[in-house]
Amino acid sequence: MTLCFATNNANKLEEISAMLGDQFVLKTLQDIGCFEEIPETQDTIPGNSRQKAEHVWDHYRINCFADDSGLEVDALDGAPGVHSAYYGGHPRSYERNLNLLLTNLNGKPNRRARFRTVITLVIDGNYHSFEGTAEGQILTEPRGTGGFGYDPIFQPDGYDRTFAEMSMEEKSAISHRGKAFAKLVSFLNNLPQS
Ligand code: ITT
Repeated sequence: MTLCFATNNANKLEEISAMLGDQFVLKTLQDIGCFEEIPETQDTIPGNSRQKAEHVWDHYRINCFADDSGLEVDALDGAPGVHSAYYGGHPRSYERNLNLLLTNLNGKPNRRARFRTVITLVIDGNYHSFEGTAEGQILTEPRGTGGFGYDPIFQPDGYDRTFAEMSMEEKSAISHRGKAFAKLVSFLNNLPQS
């Protein structure tokens, strides 16, 4: 089955590509000739996930999926959440995002947070949604050089390492994106053969 992954985030693409089985051929937005900016104007993660997938289906009529993700920090009432990509302002900077989050959490004892991913899959015009979360806590200083985004300050429950101190395979086995994508794969594997 051929699927387009509607993302401009090279890190997401790398993680999902590494999880793909042989039964899928993954196309990028560039592969299908989609070079315009895909609107992301909704105020929820599920809303943005659907909007990105809908754009590709409506304009290119190819089976596809989109991933919208965010980091929800309890002591900040769920921020940065849907605004995770541009938390530190425009243009986007992972370093600025992460530093602003640490500053805003300064002195706050509650460090509980979770990553959330919602993947929207469009197959022949039918929409399906898959969610994954990873619970953990925000450290006071970055640790590790792997991963991307907020990974150096997020330590998942049950581990003494951040996502940035794990291999991509280790991260994907327990991550928000890994869990959501596993649900998508299981759904596709259980579709009746046409
Ligand atoms: P696309 O919309 O093109 O897929 P994006 O980077 O804009 O890419 P999002 O809107 O989902 O994607 O932004 C989520 C932001 O949250 C992302 O830019 C990172 O800063 C952060 N993020 C998402 N997944 C993450 C992960 O697995 N580890 C660390 N940070 C992550």
